[in-house]
Amino acid sequence: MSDCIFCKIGRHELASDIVYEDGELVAFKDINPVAPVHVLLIPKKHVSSLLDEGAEEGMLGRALALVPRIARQLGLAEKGFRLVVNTGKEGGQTVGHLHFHILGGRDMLWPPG
Ligand code: D5M
Repeated sequence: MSDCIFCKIGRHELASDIVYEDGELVAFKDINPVAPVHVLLIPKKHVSSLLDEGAEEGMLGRALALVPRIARQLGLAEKGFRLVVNTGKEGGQTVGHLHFHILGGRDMLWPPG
């Protein structure tokens, strides 16, 4: 998807504050943080959401396994963090490229809004 903003971030065509990158996945600071630490982890390949058939289990497993590593790197291991994957309209997804929100640095509320 040539016009997808997260694809552009993955291709380094759009500036972002990258905190982790490998050949398949990239994590960068959210432009509109809702917590003191707010990072998005995405596949570089365009996958529209968790409901996309392209959201294959190997990539999902590697992304999930990466989360604690990134959380430690961001200083979130001691107090914990929240992982959110907004999916579809009622799930609150606004960017149509799969992303994992890693949120930390404050007490999280439950239930979420
Ligand atoms: O979350 C989409 C998230 O994407 C939202 O928290 C803002 C963030 N966003 C949008 N554009 C950018 C850029 N260019 N850099 C960094 N972060 C960005 P959702 O779950 O879809 O509501």
